[in-house]
Amino acid sequence: MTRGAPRSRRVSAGDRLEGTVIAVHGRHYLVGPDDSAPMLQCFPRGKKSDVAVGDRVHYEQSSADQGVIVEIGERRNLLYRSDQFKSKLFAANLDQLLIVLATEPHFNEDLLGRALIAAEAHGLESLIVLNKIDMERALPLARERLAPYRALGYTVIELSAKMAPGDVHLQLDARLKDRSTILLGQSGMGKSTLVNLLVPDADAATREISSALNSGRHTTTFTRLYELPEGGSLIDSPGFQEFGLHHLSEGQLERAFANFRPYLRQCRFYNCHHLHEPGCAVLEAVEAGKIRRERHALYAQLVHEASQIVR
Ligand SMILES: Nc1nc2c(ncn2[C@@H]2O[C@H](COP(=O)(O)OP(=O)(O)O)[C@@H](O)[C@H]2O)c(=O)[nH]1
Ligand SMILES: [Mg+2]
Ligand SMILES: [Zn+2]
Repeated sequence: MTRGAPRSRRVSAGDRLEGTVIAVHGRHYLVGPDDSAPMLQCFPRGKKSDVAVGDRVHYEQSSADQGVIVEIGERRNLLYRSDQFKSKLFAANLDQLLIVLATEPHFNEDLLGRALIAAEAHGLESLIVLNKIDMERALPLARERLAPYRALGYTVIELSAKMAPGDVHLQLDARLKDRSTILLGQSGMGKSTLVNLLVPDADAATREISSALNSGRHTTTFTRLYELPEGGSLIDSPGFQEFGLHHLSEGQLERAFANFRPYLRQCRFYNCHHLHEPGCAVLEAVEAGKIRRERHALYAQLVHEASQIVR
């Protein structure tokens, strides 16, 4: 649903209003009020800007076209990535992660692995979409690369957003309804094509958001939330190259690798790191072919990153 053109509304300065953060661009936040009043550009109080799209906020109107966020409501979860020095917020209050991959260009499996671990660690469900299945020559390899993820229990939905748009609705509408879903994917995978199918007025909404944020041309450089016609919301984020998870502790990491769980209690040492320890049940499962080597390598890499964080 696009929010209507600005309508007049009587708000006295200092009134406390409630809404949801619809878009973020730098320190500019666009807040959609709970009633059907127009969106308002807001700034966080103070210097720190740790507000995310999807956050419930209390805010006050400070002038005709600006507001101040005075409080962030309690979050169910917050998805973010981090490197050694800083973190970058994706969104808050999510139900699921929809990872968009394509047969072509070749998708980056490291990013896929990291996105799935981030979702597990933050308590979100994951759905994997393989788009562009009309590119028949590239399809068998893409399927082969995704087979291990299906074997881990992840749902892989095959689509052709361009050639079979009707299937997109058949396969996704019910899974998105009344839930908050964030789309993640490298550029070129078909995210915008999917958003435009799922959110019929996405272009208009995007224009409205970018003009309200005064970000004009930068239409895809900010994270934004769309309301779905049947209920629920879809959050689109700019493409990214790195998905650092330096903030996850070793304990969070070992539990986020779902297929490690049956082995975690069976290691010889209770504080086993599952890296080189003798009698490690996880390493034995790798040797026995029950856990893929690539999966364990990702675990080892993430543990290494977690140890690098500058706190
Ligand atoms: N062959 C094919 N091309 C697609 C499909 N979906 C999207 N594309 C094309 O892939 C390119 C990238 O799509 P876009 O939605 O902009 O990807 P984004 O960068 O992830 O937002 C565009 O040229 C689309 O027309 C599909 O299902 N099949
Ligand atoms: Mg795009
Ligand atoms: Zn172990």
